[in-house]
Amino acid sequence: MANEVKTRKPVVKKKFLIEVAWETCNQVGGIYTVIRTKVPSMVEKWGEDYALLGPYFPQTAAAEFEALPLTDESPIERAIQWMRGEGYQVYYGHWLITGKPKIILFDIASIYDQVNSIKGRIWENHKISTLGAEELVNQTVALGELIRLFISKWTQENQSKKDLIVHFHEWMASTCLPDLKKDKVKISTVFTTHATMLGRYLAGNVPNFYDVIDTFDWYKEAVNYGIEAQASFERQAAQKADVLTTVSDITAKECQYFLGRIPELILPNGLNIQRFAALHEHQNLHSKYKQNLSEFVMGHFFQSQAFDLDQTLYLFTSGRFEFSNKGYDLTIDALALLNQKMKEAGSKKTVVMFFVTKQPYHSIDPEVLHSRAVLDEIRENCSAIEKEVGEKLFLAAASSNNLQLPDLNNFVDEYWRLRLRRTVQTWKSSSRPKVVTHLLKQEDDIIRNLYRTNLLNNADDKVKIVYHPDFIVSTNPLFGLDYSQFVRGCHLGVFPSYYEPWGYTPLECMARGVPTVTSDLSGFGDYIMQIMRDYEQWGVSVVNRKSQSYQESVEQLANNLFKFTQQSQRDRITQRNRVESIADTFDWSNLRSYYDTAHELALMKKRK
Ligand code: G6P
Ligand code: 1S3
Repeated sequence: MANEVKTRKPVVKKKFLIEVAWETCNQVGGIYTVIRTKVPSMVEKWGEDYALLGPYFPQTAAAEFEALPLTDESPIERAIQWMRGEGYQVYYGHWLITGKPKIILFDIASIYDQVNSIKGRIWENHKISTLGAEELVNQTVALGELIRLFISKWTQENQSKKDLIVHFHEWMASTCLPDLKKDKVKISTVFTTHATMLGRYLAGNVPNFYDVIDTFDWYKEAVNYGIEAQASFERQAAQKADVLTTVSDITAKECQYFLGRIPELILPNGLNIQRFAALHEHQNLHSKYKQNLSEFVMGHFFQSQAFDLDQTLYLFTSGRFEFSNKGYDLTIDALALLNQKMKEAGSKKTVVMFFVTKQPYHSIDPEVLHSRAVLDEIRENCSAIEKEVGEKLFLAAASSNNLQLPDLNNFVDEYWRLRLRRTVQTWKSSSRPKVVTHLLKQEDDIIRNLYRTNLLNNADDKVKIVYHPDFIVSTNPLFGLDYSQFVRGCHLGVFPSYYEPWGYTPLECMARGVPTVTSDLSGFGDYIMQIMRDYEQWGVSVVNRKSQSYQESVEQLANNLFKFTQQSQRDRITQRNRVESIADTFDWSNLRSYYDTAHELALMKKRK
């Protein structure tokens, strides 16, 4: 009998992936975008073996969460059942976003009375001091404990012995990581930091931060800025996870110096890029939403200064209010120089620059609202006149025997004539259009620097300013657009950041076919320079902030903007098509593989 060679099938162990983030179903900033946009791609790979964990906040949950009944079949459900039995509030269901993943949300309130003893245990075990820390630290400690209990129970219930990978995003989700490690809970862990606490503070306060990044004593600086607890949690999570990752090479340097570990992997951020089926649909949308911006601009500026809207370009910057980190300082200085260049060159163009960020304010400035409302009234008057003239002209034409056009003036009723004249008269004013749309609670760095550079909407200025100190939502009465539509209506996004681990804003422009300016100190800018030689050809311009002085960067940006104002409409249309066509590079279907590698690596490290 011939020797039978028995071939054994390799045992493919099933795996389960959990991602934990403070921003699961809870929008605060950029991490929400990472998690949310990545879901369809994650669900495609992991199917039912995927879940997200986060905090439960009733208001957001009401809009984005749909509860599921427990069937008691899976380890997850049994773990939830057990926690509920112990008196903790745990919500299980679907996150109502594209991909509809399973999520488990933990109500921090149900464990809050134990926070002090948990903090005491953390101090005992890991020497992380949380004394006098801000309220957010208490909340993250409470969330961490609920997550620790849940994951520990899950592994006990894991009878099918699936490999469990837990991916923690940022320190707020990772306060339990040191304890999970200490307890030898059977999981593989990845920790991704999307910025470092110290980097954020030091970059905003220390000149030439990047030149001296290797000289700081992390602990001393953490105490100095009052972030000892946050920086300690971040450092311990980074050191204790099986795999440490971050979003860019730039932040990897911060990990090395502030967290004491070089990340194994860089995970660039993507978007869920939904291309429009009809070619050039994005061009039509640009035209449509630009019209909304033009109406706002008419209402805001034409009261005292009218300019040619066909020769007007809409530029914008947006992000949280970190004045120098986000490069608002550089942007203002470059705009002042651009204003001067356009005047000297006798440019026919006008640039309207929108600053969109969030600052405390009392209300929208009533004068700005009023002007907008009066413009609407003028439009209504004109429509009434148009209708009246149209009907009378039709009648006159039908009943007339000669082919001479009658005098249209005769068709306008005296009432409407007067009403229109009065409305326009009361609207026109000699005062300078405001630079800020809201009544700010106090003067801030944007206002101070606009005054310093005299960018105050003077009549002869080529560069006009609209500072909108609130994020844009569709209920906003000034633009009537949501943020995505606002971006589409603009011609260029300007984001020359000084501190930006990744930076979604330029990518969000590209996805909508809008050219953009970024910087080589932002993760996104650094990444695009690595993967694309001719990025300028594709509508992405990168300001050199690494090796130039501040003033040289100002001049570079001003020159870029000036060049942009000299483009023809045909150039702009072509550029929009080009930038939109490369946006797919940043679709998660192309970038998920970096996450896959991180998860495989974590499993390998565990098995060793
Ligand atoms: C899109 C539209 C065109 C419009 C153009 C305006 O391409 O399809 O109909 O003329 O936008 O471009 P602009 O850069 O001047 O806003
Ligand atoms: C962070 O959010 P931020 O605006 O505080 O994470 C984002 C997602 O990774 C990243 O894009 C951004 O640069 C970081 O700063």
